Parts: sequence; structure tokens; C-alpha cells
Amino acid sequence: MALFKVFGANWLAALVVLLFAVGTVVSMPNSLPKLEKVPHGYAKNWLYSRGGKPRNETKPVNAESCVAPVVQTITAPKENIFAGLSDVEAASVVAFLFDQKTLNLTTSDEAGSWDNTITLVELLQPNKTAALSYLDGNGTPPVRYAHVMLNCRSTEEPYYQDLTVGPLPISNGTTTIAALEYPYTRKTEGKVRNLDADADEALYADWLYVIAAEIQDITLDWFGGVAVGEDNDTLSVWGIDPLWQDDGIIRWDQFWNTPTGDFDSGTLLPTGLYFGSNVTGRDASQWELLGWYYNGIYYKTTEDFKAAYASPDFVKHNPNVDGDWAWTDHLGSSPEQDVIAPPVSVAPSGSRYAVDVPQKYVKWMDFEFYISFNRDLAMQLHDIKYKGERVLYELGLQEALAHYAGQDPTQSGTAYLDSFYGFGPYSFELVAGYDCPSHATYLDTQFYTGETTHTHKNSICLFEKEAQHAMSRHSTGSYVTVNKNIYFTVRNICTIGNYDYMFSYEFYMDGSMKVEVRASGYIQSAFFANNDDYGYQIHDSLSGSMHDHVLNFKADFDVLGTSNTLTKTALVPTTETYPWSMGKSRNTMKLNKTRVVSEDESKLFWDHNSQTQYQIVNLDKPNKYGESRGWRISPSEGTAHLTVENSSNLQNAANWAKYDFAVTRRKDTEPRAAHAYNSQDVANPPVDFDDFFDGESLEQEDLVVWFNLGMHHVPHTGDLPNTVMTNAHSSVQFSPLNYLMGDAGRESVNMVRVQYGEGEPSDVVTFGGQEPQCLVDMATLQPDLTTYIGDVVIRKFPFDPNNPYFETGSI
Ligand SMILES: *[C@@H]1O[C@H](CO)[C@@H](O)[C@H](O)[C@H]1NC(C)=O
Ligand SMILES: *[C@@H]1O[C@H](CO)[C@@H](O)[C@H](O)[C@H]1NC(C)=O
Ligand SMILES: *[C@@H]1O[C@H](CO)[C@@H](O)[C@H](O)[C@H]1NC(C)=O
Ligand SMILES: *[C@@H]1O[C@H](CO)[C@@H](O)[C@H](O)[C@H]1NC(C)=O
Ligand SMILES: *[C@@H]1O[C@H](CO)[C@@H](O)[C@H](O)[C@H]1NC(C)=O
Ligand SMILES: *[C@@H]1O[C@H](CO)[C@@H](O)[C@H](O)[C@H]1NC(C)=O
Ligand SMILES: *[C@@H]1O[C@H](CO)[C@@H](O)[C@H](O)[C@H]1NC(C)=O
Ligand SMILES: *[C@@H]1O[C@H](CO)[C@@H](O)[C@H](O)[C@H]1NC(C)=O
Ligand SMILES: [Cu+2]
Repeated sequence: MALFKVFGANWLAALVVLLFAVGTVVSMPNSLPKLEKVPHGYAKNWLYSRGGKPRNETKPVNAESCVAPVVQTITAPKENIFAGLSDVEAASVVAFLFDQKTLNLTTSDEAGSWDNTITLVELLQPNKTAALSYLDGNGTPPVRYAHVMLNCRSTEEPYYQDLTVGPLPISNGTTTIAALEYPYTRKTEGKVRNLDADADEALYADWLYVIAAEIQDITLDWFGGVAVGEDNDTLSVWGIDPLWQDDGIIRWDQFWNTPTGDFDSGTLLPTGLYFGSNVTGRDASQWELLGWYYNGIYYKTTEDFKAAYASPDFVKHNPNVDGDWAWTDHLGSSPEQDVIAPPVSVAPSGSRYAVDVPQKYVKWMDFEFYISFNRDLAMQLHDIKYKGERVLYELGLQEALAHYAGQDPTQSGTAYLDSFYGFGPYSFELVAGYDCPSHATYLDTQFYTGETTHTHKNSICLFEKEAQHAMSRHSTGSYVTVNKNIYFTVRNICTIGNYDYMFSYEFYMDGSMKVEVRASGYIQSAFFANNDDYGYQIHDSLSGSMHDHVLNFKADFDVLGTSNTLTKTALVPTTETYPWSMGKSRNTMKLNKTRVVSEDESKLFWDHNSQTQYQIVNLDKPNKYGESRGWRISPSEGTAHLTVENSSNLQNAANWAKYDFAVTRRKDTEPRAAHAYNSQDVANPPVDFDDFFDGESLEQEDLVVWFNLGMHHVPHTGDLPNTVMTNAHSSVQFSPLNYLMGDAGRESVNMVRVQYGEGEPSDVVTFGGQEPQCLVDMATLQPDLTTYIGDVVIRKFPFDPNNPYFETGSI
């Protein structure tokens, strides 16, 4: 344990050490006593001049340690009606479902691919009207319903079934089960076909391994391994998602080398050998091999391919082979000073925010909100208020797409819609001191799977941090003013297979908010041969397969009520003649202020040169100058929509990805831009986003902004072994527009004005903020990562709340 003294007799020495060791929260004391001065124009009770007060040079050295990072607690003003089902509620719904003999359910542990199972039991989010009457009035909490998903596979035509069970708590007589249909644009009684029902059994055992075994002499000779379903296989076979659906159900798979070390490098090890299969229907004996593909040549049969391989002119490239180039541990010589302990962040007074941990309610400065968590999308924010007024009823991820392209059928056929896998199951524990500062507050989250509830420990973090730039500043010949930029972040990270997405919601003292995504993890790569038009060659036989990431978010704005309008302020070049311009025309620019009046014109793109500004305002709530108060929405760090037009892979399954952002009238029947199983029926998906647009007026209506973050990812050598978050990022910002009468950042006392001394010691004017006066215990800043523990699981059927166990699932 190393204690650094921040203030005291030798404060200067400590300060120097701290600047290297800690890097934040130390304010520079003034060394010389000076006269107090109240500058012209300021009320005296606003400020005091620290410059005039002699600092006690011999502060006691036994100053107390800085406050440990224990969060302040608070009681949420209302119950968190978005949070999720309790363990008891989930268990009672599961028991109720198993009581319904007509559902013909088998427990997940015992189920094979021809049994019906429960895949989801979670809270059905309340309708907004019911929620608002509770949040804003004296109403009771909305009646609770469970959202249930069944995987009905005891049939030739397997399907997923969306159901509601409620009202809760379960009671004979009042609780009913009904098909859930209203939140989806497609009205098929909550049924979506399941294309992958046989994925875990027949697909591998009866199909892929059988084909792979037919050429095992070739793969052994060429790649040094086989894929036959034995534990000692050193090749794996996997391929496209979604499956092709326009002429039966078609898949393409590739042979991949498997990692030889402890690292998850499998997606970097393609061999370039592919085969296509027609897997229409559930009877593997009816499935058909469509052909083989290697190095630009298509072979219709296995015999054709074997014959070609045996011929002397067959061109054989080396496969990609695992090695330290693909492993993520430290590699290479470190730069000279790199081993010296780097700066870390300290919260000397503990948390300056308060959390109702059981209710997942958070209050930081003038912002407050509730957090929920679900299987499809993980963390969502609700009822975000600023200065006591709701700004957003709901803010959260809707879907994430990674659309690849390539000369080969697997890259060309890949367009992952990640909520199919679910973000919730993969929102793993955060690494304190790395993913979030060690002084952050960590919250647990829960999701349902296979008659259990899994708890991800410490999977959401909350923290305050000082930005690397000031909020505002100004210098003159006689003074300089600077405001600190202390901001608040709510973060989670989801690792969907090879890829890690970090979601951050940031809140700032000027009232602005930012939604940010950063990506890391292993790229899905392509075999290099013939792939120049789709990527760079990044290793011996590897191409960094090009792909678009597009992530859709819902922002349900309520600006001073639910009657809102989308306004557009375009900067336009113009030629004007003015009364004073002496009859000459002047080339200049001006504003064109208009409204987006209906859903016929609300599928939108950010303008070139950022020349058009969009904002959600309330036309009925002008400020005292007659300007409508509102929130501007702007891309902050680069965004992306899908480059592919009318994607063959996606058809209608991700129409939200076509635009930068779109605005619709909010409806209980359109709660989400996508459905987790849109990939199962891409031509006619359960939610087709384009069906939200039916020409309705958007003037003074309850509006939702559906905006996309994203990156056009063309991986290069710097993406090996993992993509770096400094490059792979995107964000959108919401900032108050004519909303307040000035910059709210000015309300913070964390600012200073230094009045030049002109040869004399300067006056340092401060405003009442506390100075950190404590000893930093560096040991508390080094989290004990041996406590990193993985998921805690509780059985729901039979309900066994007292015997939790540890188990972390992965794809
Ligand atoms: C300054 O420190 C000295 C020595 O610890 C103490 O006697 C004195 O009271 C302190 N003065 C003030 C103003 O705190
Ligand atoms: C119920 O499911 C089983 C498989 O778990 C299946 O064999 C049986 O035919 C199903 N019964 C009905 C009535 O669908
Ligand atoms: C929520 O709204 C939908 C669509 O209007 C409606 O069908 C449903 O019954 C509502 N749910 C409740 C619990 O009122
Ligand atoms: C509902 O009724 C069934 C059959 O009468 C009974 O077995 C079950 O325990 C009851 N459930 C509840 C929650 O009362
Ligand atoms: C893999 O294991 C099987 C038995 O399970 C054995 O027959 C085979 O020789 C092994 N293959 C290799 C490459 O070791
Ligand atoms: C796949 O099989 C189905 C069912 O036999 C058939 O309708 C479809 O045309 C086939 N597709 C291709 C590409 O062979
Ligand atoms: C102002 O914008 C509207 C709507 O985009 C457009 O129709 C109009 O032509 C623009 N006017 C000018 C002067 O640019
Ligand atoms: C999209 O592509 C499909 C298949 O090529 C075609 O049938 C359809 O008309 C296209 N749709 C649009 C809007 O271009
Ligand atoms: Cu990427």
C-alpha cells in the first residue's frame, strides 16, 4: 500500500509525484498570500478569493484517506416499472407455462431438437400511456405482463412463438396466455419460422461432418487436420447467417483452422475451401450438396473437386495457421517508459452521484433516469430527466448489423443481426480499472435462459470522469477563465462471438448527452485469394474482410411534454442585395428554417458538410424570445448507414439500416425497429421498419428518433490481433437548443478565473468547490481482479433460489 500525500507541508513534492502517478483531481494551491479582490460585476456572495487566504503551510500529515468508492444511495421517486421480472415472478410464469399441457413443453435440459422449449421469459414493457400516468400522476404502476418466447420444434415446420402471460402475479381465473402480435408489423399471431431448429443435432452429425469426412484425406494432406466431429478435430466448419431464403434454404460453409493456443483466434483462420448445401426441410436425408468453391473455381460435385485436387495443375494456397500474431497478450518490445505506472483517475470524495441499486435508478447532478436490461438488447435507459423535466422517455439499442461482402460465398452471405443471439446473454462482467475506472459503481444484470436466470455480476458501470478538455474557457490580457468538463457515463460491453461492442451513454454539465459505440475483439476475416476488391491482405493468406457495422437506437424524445416537432435549420449559400449594399449583390449564406411535417419525408441522412441541423422542439413552449425550446441531434464522431442497397442477404430484415436516422410518430404498436428473429424470414420479417412510415403528421406529435451509429470497417494490419477502439467508434450527441437561457455548465463551481498578476502573484478566483484534501491510497486503485467471477445462475424450474451456481455461457 503506497500512500501519497496530496496536501501538506511538502505539497509541492507530492503534487509532482501525483501528476505522474495520479493525473487528476489535484488543484494547484496558491503559494503566496494576496489581497482579496471582488471583481467588478460580480455579487460578492457568489465567490470568495482563495488567493487572499494564507494557506497553512504545515497541514497535519495525518490527513484522512480519500473516500473509498462506495456509492451514495437514494430512493427512486417511483418504482422502476421497466426493470424486469423478479425471480419469483419468472419462476411462477415458467411453472404456469409447464402447467399448460397444450403447449407440450419439455425442459431445456431434456430437450432435443424435436421438443418444444421456453427460450425467453421476461417483462413485457408497459405501454407508454399507462407508464406516464404512473410516473407523472398518482396512478398505480401499470399492470405487469410477461413476454414469453417458445421454440416450437415438435413439428415439421418449426417456429418461434411470441406470447404474453398476465396479468401478474399469476392467478387462476385472471391470468391468461395470448399470442403477442401487436408490437410487430407482420400479423401472424406471434409466429416466426425457425430456420435453425436442427442446428445443434442433424446439421452437424448428419450433414456437415459427413461431407467434411468425405474429403478428410484431402484436408489431412492439405490443412493437416479433419472436421469429423471428434474431440481432436483441428478444423471446424461454419458459415453464413442469415441462411439464404429465396430458393429453399441454402447455406454456405467454410473449413476453418481451430486455435492452437488459449486465444479465441478462430475467426482469423479461414482455409478458403467452401461448400454449399440445400438444407430445405428438416429431413437431412433430403438435403443436397450444391457444390464446392476454391480459389475462384466452382465444382458441382465432390468427385469433381477431388479430381481437380488430384490433378497436377490444382493451385493450392496455404491455409491460415494460428500463432502469436493472432494472440492478444503483450507482444514485442515495449516503448522505453511504458513500464512506469501510468496516470489513473481518482474520486477523492467518493461518488458525487446516487443510485437506488435495487431499482436501478440513477441521479447525477441535474440528470436522473432508470435502467432496464433485456435478453435481446441488454441495457436500456428510461425516463431520462434533466432539471426535473423529462427529455427522453426511452433511449436504447434496437439492433446491430454487421454486413460483410467478399468474393467468396461465406463473406458475401454474412449479415449478422446480433439480437438473434441477444446482447443480454453476452453483456459480461466489466474489468475494473480497464473497462471503467476502479472508482466506478458496478451494477449486476439478469437475463433468462433455459429455465434459469443468469446474473452477470458487475456488468454495468457508472462513473464520473474529467474529460481531457475543458468545458469552456476564455483568455484576455487581464484574466483567463476555464470550466472543468466533468461528465458522467453509464456503460456496458457485449461480446457477441468474435466482436466486442462497448455502449456508453454520457451526460455533461451543459445538458448535452452522447450515445457512443466502440468496437473491439476479433475481426471475421476472409481468405485472401481473389479478395482484393473486398479487403486488404493483412497476413500470409488473410484478407481483412470489408463490412459495415450499423447499430440502430431508439430515442423517444419528450421535450416539455409529448407534443414535439422535428425542425430543420439548413445553412444555404445565397446571393442577396441589402438596402446598404449600394445596389450590388453579395454572395453569402443564410438559414433556411423548415419543419419535417410528415412521415413521407422523415427518412433522413446527415447533410454533406454538416450543413443541415436537426432538432426536436416543442413549438408550444417557446422561450422568452419566441424561439422553440428543444434538443439538437447531431452526429458526433462519424456515423454510418448500410452501403449495400437492397441487400440480397437482408431483404426487408433491416430496413432501418438504410438511413442515417428516421423519425416516426410514437406508437405502442411500434416499440422496436426490429425483432430478434427478423433473420428467420428476411423477405417478410416480423418487424419491417419501413412499415412504420404511413404518411402521418409529425407536427406537435409524440416523436421517436431512430438513429444509426456505425462504421465502415475495412480492417488493416492494425486490426490484428484485435480491432482497436480508437479507430472503431461512432456517436451521436443531443444538446439543449434554446432550451435554457444560457450555458448550464456555468452552474458548476468547478471553474476558475485567474486575474493576471502582472509581475505580482495572480488572483485566483474560485467559487466554493471543495478541494480534495486526502491521501490517495494507491492500493485501492488497483482492483483485485481475482474476484472476477462470471455469471451466477439460479434455477427457475424447479425454482431453486437458494442454490446459485457459477456458469458463463458463450457462443
Ligand atoms: C496551522 O498549522 C499549525 C501547526 O499545525 C497550527 O498550530 C495552526 O493552528 C494552523 N493554523 C490554521 C489557521 O489552521
Ligand atoms: C409433443 O412433443 C413431443 C416431443 O417432445 C412430440 O413427440 C409429440 O408429438 C407432441 N405432441 C403433440 C400433441 O404435438
Ligand atoms: C398496449 O398497447 C397495445 C396496442 O395498442 C394493446 O394491444 C395492448 O392491449 C396494450 N397493453 C395493455 C396491457 O394495455
Ligand atoms: C390453478 O389451478 C390448478 C388446477 O386447479 C392448480 O393445480 C394450481 O395450483 C392453481 N394455481 C394457482 C397459482 O392458484
Ligand atoms: C482422433 O481421435 C480418434 C479416436 O477418437 C483417432 O482414431 C484419431 O486417430 C485421432 N486423430 C488424430 C489426428 O490424432
Ligand atoms: C432446394 O431444395 C428445395 C426443396 O427441394 C427446392 O425447392 C429448391 O429449389 C432448392 N434450391 C436450390 C438452389 O437447389
Ligand atoms: C428551404 O428548405 C425547403 C425544405 O427543404 C426547400 O423546399 C426550399 O427550397 C428551401 N429554400 C431555400 C431558399 O433553400
Ligand atoms: C431488391 O432486389 C430484389 C431481388 O433482386 C428485387 O426483386 C426487388 O425488386 C429489389 N427491390 C428494390 C426496392 O429495388
Ligand atoms: Cu468490424
